[in-house]
Amino acid sequence: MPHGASNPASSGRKIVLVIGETGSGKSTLINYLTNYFKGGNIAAPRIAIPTEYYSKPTEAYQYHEANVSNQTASQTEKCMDYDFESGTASYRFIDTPGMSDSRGVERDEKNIQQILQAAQSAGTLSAIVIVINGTQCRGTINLRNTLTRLRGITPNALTDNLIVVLTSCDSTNFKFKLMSLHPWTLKAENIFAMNNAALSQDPLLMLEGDHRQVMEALWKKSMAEINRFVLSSRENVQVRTLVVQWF
Ligand SMILES: Nc1nc2c(ncn2[C@@H]2O[C@H](COP(=O)(O)OP(=O)(O)OP(=O)(O)O)[C@@H](O)[C@H]2O)c(=O)[nH]1
Ligand SMILES: [Mg+2]
Repeated sequence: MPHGASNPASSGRKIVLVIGETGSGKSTLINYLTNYFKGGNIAAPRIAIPTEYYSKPTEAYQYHEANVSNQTASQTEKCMDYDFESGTASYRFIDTPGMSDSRGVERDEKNIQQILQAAQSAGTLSAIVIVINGTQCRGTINLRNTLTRLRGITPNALTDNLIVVLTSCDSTNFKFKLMSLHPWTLKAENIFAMNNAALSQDPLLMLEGDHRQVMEALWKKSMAEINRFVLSSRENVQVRTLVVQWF
């Protein structure tokens, strides 16, 4: 669904803004969430956003990806909403274009404006999730710049509930220094680590016995971490409005 297509504020739906560097794994996380909510598995994964090896989505969500066969370039081009239901609870995850866009600084500025607008037109947010490749050490200037600008429209209740999803790692081996996110406060229970590698590999590789076992174990760990992440979500809080400057 294009961002802001319905009014979730009145429906009690928890809204989560997903941000991060290009290639950090935001859209992949949305695909993993799709599998979590819709009961997909590694042999028959549910795909909301097409990927290099899963170019045909199984779901009816809209998406705005560039050429998925070229993973050297930035992918997501627009903020898009992904809605899920679970029992009586409902969630909206907003996928966003990544920072440090491969198309350059001007595109980056446009992306940041889009993210700020998405946060404001959501009206209320349950959480801001920063997706970070856990194998990198520190946040880039672009990530810090976006966080500083998001802070201007973010109530304290939300800055206190910043969530970090570290990808390509597990809780024992990530390299990212959480201090790089200063001055945002980060609580230990708000750090999630997962290796969402299954959708980045040729499904034919999954047929190999040992490899398949490793990938299945990673998939299971990701789903357990996503379960903890979904259950930890809080009530929405109001986002401040700010005059967005267009450049
Ligand atoms: N091994 C591994 N690969 C991952 C993981 N998460 C994402 N990838 C791969 O990294 C590449 C980029 O992932 P995306 O989900 O498209 O990244 P993104 O943050 O949405 O990127 P933009 O849309 O450009 O901002 C893809 O080839 C993914 O399959 C992970 O946890 N482990
Ligand atoms: Mg993306």
